[in-house]
Amino acid sequence: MTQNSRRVFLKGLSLSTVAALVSPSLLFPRESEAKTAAPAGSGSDWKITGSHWGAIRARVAGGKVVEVKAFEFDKYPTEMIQGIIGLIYSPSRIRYPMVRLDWLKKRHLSDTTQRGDNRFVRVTWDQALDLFYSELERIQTSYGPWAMHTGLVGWRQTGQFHTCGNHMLRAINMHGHTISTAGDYSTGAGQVILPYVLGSTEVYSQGTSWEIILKESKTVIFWASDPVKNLQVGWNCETHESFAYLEQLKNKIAKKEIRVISIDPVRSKTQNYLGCEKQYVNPLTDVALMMGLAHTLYTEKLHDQKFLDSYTLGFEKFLPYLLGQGSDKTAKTPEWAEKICGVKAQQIRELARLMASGRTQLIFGWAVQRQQHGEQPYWMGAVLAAMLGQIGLPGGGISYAHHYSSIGVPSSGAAMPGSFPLNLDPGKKPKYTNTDYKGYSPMIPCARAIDALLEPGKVIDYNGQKVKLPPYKMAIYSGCNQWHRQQDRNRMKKAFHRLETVVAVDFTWTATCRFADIVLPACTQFERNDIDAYGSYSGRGVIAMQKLVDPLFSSKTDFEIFRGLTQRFGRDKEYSRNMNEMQWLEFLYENCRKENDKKFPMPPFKEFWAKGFVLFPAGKPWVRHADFREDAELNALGTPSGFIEIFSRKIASYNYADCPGHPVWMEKSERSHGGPNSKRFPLWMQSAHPDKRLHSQMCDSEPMRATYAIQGREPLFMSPEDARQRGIKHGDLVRVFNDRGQALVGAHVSSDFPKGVVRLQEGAWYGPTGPEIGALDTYGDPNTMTQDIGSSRLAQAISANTCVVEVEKYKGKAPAVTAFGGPTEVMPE
Ligand SMILES: Nc1nc2c(c(=O)[nH]1)N[C@H]1C(S)=C(S)[C@@H](COP(=O)(O)OP(=O)(O)OC[C@H]3O[C@@H](n4cnc5c(=O)[nH]c(N)nc54)[C@H](O)[C@@H]3O)O[C@H]1N2
Ligand SMILES: Nc1nc2c(c(=O)[nH]1)N[C@H]1C(S)=C(S)[C@@H](COP(=O)(O)OP(=O)(O)OC[C@H]3O[C@@H](n4cnc5c(=O)[nH]c(N)nc54)[C@H](O)[C@@H]3O)O[C@H]1N2
Ligand SMILES: [Mo]
Repeated sequence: MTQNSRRVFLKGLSLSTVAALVSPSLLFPRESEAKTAAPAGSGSDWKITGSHWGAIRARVAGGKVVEVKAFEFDKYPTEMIQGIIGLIYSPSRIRYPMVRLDWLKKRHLSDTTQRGDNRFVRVTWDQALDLFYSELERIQTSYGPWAMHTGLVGWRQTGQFHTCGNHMLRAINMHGHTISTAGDYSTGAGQVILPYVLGSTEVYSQGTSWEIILKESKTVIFWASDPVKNLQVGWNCETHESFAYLEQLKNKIAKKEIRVISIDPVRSKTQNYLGCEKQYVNPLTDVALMMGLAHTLYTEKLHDQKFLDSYTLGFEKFLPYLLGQGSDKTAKTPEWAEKICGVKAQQIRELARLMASGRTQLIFGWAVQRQQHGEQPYWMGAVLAAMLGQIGLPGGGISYAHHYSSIGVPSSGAAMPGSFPLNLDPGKKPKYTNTDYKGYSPMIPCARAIDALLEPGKVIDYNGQKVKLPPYKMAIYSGCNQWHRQQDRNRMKKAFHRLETVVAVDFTWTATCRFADIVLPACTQFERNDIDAYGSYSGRGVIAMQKLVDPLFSSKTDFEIFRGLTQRFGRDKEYSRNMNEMQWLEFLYENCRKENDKKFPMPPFKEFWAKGFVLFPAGKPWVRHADFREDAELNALGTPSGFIEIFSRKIASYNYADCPGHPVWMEKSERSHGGPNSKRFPLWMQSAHPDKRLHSQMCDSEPMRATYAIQGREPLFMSPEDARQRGIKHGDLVRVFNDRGQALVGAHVSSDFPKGVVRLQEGAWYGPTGPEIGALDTYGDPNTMTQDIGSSRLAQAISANTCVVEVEKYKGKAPAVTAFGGPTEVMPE
């Protein structure tokens, strides 16, 4: 997968796969209703815009955003929209371009151990862009493309034109070649393993429609999946349509018309909302549980041999392992599984019988593959589903993404607007055409970006290839927060000592900016005009993102920033195609309108802009893999054989001990509940996705943070029993630590958490007491403690959830939180 695969995929989906599926649905207000619904406010001071958190109407008074309401089509808005005003007016906003003190003095020869010491000097835009440009020149002329790294673009704010990663990439691509990345942080293991097994990434594929699941499934299993929490946000402007279906599911559970089981160590928000059943499992041991289930299905003859014969390959190669006839001579019986996963053998048997007794829809979340050997639960999940024989049937089979961006809401089939191009225009070449990478790989699996600095030139395995890690000298980050998403802060500090120059473009003083040398203030999405898809997968419409206020302080749009950069080497007109913001919006919109033609009529741009949105009829319900089931020859999967591969000859040929030719249970490098290192660090720390943030975004929104912080720190969720044992009360300050790092956090004691499990939500801002290695984190970033190892040699994905810690009541004088409010502005010496 490439840097922009997620976006490219979404565009592809809207254009082709679902083009023929159009029919009105009875469940939602349709365009006619939405049209007649009164706007949340009227008059020119109310504007409409879209965001990851949904579409909103915002009231502007006296040049300030003063009120935010959900767009009237959004029947299930997230409370996070109430954090938007705090995000715009956060005290952490970057006001001016700034340069790290020592870097300004000594440039690329600066003392890099000072990175993160918070001393920055204010400079003008011209100075900042001149410095940025001279570094691009220096790197290309004194090293070459192997020394320039553009960090993987992450959850940039929405909007197809201003999508900031494309601006950074197009400008840098015009200058010269660089080191890019492969994979992503979300589904790094899943998106690599599943093409071998099911022929596509699955994680970014449209799934069986909720309507069909509601109608046909007897049992729904949410496996490490928390849709009620995670569907609050979407990749494009979120519609929250899935919540209507979750509400129906809740009603069916109450009436005992469906059984829903959540397999999760934690009682999730979804469980609490649905009132569904809970199946506890020891953290990181799902594969052992699945083996126990598979063993039961096979030995009790509950498996579908006909399906295995007709649609899969290699079951006979997996069977000896399952039955204990393989080299480990261990049958994967429920009794064997119980010792590892903590689920009673009898319960495993009953669960297997239940799954086989009727239509069962397995729904996996992603956290379970953000762990060491994260490929295995997904592969073994597919094997379980294949044994049940319901793949491709309505309400049966397997899904890997019903918690993401309203997957399961049918796609309208309409084309969505394209984006600002990240590549050069046809026939154009960069200023520096040098492609001599000196034997280094031009691509790093994204999660191995720190290894590349600490182990220069190391050759690693990655998905059947050898990758020689390039020791890049300069890194550029835009639309991502590297110092939130990447694991192991102290290791990162050491690695960053080796970087000559770091540029960060953001609108807020994240830790990534603090550990950078040149910091450029972008504006937020609320300070620019744009258009976006309404519904990432459902394609329910196109939304206008009307600028609410002008860019704050001296911030600029990413478009203006990178146009300014390209101007320095005479390519700005080519960069912008000589068009301004509104011309681009009209261009992107009109292209989309042309593509949709009469099938999905759209008004001309000006009319659309004044109204603020266009809605399309909902798509037709759909069953994933139904075509394959209908005709496995004609609709062969994208696997090497065209069938579901229970054994993969290709993977086996790589000879990876940590990812052999069929799914296996493997012990983890560390694990709670009796696993390795659990004596010293008995608590499993999961870094689940935050309920009231989008990763690190909005952590700096003060009114929002006030709703969950404890004594100004990130909450650490823990069980009443673990708290009691350690003399900790709800609301206490506690220190969470392991050999990799330590953070000061607030104890949130909750019976949703079992003994041995704590949660520190990812995206909590990193605020160390100083730049030195080992410094205490004053706010509660989980990646202060997580380990930076690849999932396996196959995917090399992050393993953040393989992490154990200890917690103690904090007795000393608590240092102030340093994470927010930006750095210290100093005068140049
Ligand atoms: N421990 C642990 N770590 C994890 C995870 C986990 O589960 N546990 N999850 C991983 C996952 S799944 C993900 S997706 C990553 C998320 O990692 P990121 O995508 O890096 O996370 P965000 O916090 O969304 O960072 C986006 C940054 O872009 C900035 N930004 C937004 N819009 C714009 C714009 O228009 N212009 C510019 N210039 N900047 C902009 C924001 O201010 C923010 O700082 O984290 C990963 N890290
Ligand atoms: N509110 C909100 N929603 C989001 C995001 C956000 O930041 N905030 N981020 C979005 C993004 S980028 C992504 S990648 C997705 C993330 O989607 P996921 O990765 O699926 O989400 P998580 O919340 O990390 O974890 C989901 C559930 O997995 C459980 N779990 C963790 N480890 C295990 C395990 O070993 N076994 C079992 N059985 N269960 C386990 C957790 O307890 C949790 O209930 O969410 C998206 N949605
Ligand atoms: Mo993600």
